[in-house]
Amino acid sequence: MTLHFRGTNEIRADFSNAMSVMYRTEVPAYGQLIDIVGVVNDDVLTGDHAATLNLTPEEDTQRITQERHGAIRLGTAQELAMMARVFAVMGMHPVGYYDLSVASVPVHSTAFRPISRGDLAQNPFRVFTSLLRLELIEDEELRDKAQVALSNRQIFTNQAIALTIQAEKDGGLSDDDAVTFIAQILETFRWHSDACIDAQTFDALNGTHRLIADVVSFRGPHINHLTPRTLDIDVAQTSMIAQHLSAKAIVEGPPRRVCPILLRQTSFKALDEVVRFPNSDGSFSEGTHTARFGEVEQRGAALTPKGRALYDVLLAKVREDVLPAGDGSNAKTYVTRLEHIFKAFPDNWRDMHDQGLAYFKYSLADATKVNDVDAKINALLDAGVLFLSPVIYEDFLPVSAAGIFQSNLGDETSSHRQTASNRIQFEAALGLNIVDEFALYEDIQATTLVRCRAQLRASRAAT
Ligand code: OOG
Ligand code: NI
Repeated sequence: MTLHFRGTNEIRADFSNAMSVMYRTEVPAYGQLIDIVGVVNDDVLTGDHAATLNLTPEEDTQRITQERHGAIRLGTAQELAMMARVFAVMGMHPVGYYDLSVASVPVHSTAFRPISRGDLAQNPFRVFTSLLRLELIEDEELRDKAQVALSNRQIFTNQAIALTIQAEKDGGLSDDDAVTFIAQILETFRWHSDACIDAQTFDALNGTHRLIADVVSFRGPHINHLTPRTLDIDVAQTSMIAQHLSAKAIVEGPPRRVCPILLRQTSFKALDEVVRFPNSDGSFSEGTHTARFGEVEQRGAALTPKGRALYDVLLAKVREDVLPAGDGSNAKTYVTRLEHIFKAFPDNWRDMHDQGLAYFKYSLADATKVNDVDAKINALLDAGVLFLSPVIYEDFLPVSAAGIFQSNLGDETSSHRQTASNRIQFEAALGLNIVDEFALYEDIQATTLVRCRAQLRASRAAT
C-alpha cells in the first residue's frame, strides 16, 4: 500500500480557512471586514487601475480572496519550539526577526510563512509569532507569578502533539489525520475565557504592561487578530467607517501610491472579552480584557535593502515633523506631510527597478522583439522584450515607527548590538535558524531572469 499524504499547502489552506471561520464567530466585525474587502478587491481587479499594478495574472490575483495573516504571543521557549514544529507540518517556516523591545514592547518575534514562490501562490497564510521576554518585567514577585502561571499551562492538546510527532516521523499526514490535526491546533488558537490567574495578579500584570497580562493570564495564545488583504486600503477604510467599524484615522506605512510598496495597514478595536478569574475559595469573579482587534492591509512591492533604507529615512523625516495623534486630530497634516516627503521615492515600476529599490519578477512580453539575447536587462525592458511585475512583500513592519524613534534619539548603534544578541536568544528558543527575507526575494527575482534568458535562447534556436 502506498501512503497518501495531504500536501502541506493544502493543510495550510485548510487551517487558514478554519481559522477564518472560527474568528468570524468569535469577532463578528471580522466577518464584516471580510465582506468589505471582497467587494473592494473585485472592484479593483475589474477596474481601470488594475493594469498599473503589474500583477502576475493568476499567481498574484487568485490568492487574494483567501489571503490573511494572524498574530499570536507565546509565553515560553518551549511553546515557541513546539509551535515551530506545528507550523512546519503546514509548510510554514520562520522568516525575519523583529525586536519589539525597541518599541517598549517586551517581546521579540518572527513570521511563520511559506517560503517558495509556488507555495506562496498556493496560499500565503502567515502568522506573526511573538515570544514574551519575562526578564523585562522588573518587579521580581510579579515576574515569578508570571513564570509559575506559564509553567503550569500546556497550550497544545495531547492529540495535536501526537499528530505533529507522527507527521515528522512519517513525512506527512493522511487526509483524515490532517482534518484531526487542524481541529486540534484550532484549540490552541481559540479564545478561552477562563483565566488561569486571579483578578489581582491580572490587574498587576496589566499595570506593568497590557501585553504581559494578555500572554500570561490565559490557557492559550488566542489569535489576537486575523487580517485580510485588500487591493485598496483607502477605499476599504472608507467603507469600514461607513459601516461603523472604528477604523483608525491614519493608515500606517507608506502613502497611497500608483505603485504600492511594502505594507499599509489600519486596525480597529474589535471587542471587550468577558473573562472569569478564579478566586482562592473556588468561586469566580468576572472581568473584561481587550484581547482581540481587527486589521486590514494592502501589500505592495518588496523593497531591496537600498529601497528599505530610503523608506526608513523618509518615514523618519515625516515623523520628525509630525507624529500622528491617537485621536486622529492631525491626520490631515500627517498625510499631507507623508505624501510630500515620499515624492522622493520613485512611483513607477521602471524607475524603482532601475534604481534597485524593489524586487521584480521578469517575464517574457514579446520574444520576437529581441535582437540580442544576451543584452543587458534594461535594453530588453526598453525593447519591450521583458515585462516587470513587483515581487509582493510577504513580511511585516511592526516597529518601523519605533525604530525611527530610537534613531532620532541617537541611540542606533547600541540598539543594533542588542538586537543581534536577542536574535541569537530567539533562535535558540525556536530551535531553528530564521530565514532572511531579503535572500528569499532576491532568489525569486534571480530565478525569473534565468528563466527568461533560457526562454529567449530557446526561441532563437527555434527560428
Ligand atoms: C502582532 C503585531 C504585528 C502586524 O500586522 O504588524 C502584526 C501582535 O500584536 O501580536 O500583526
Ligand atoms: Ni497584524
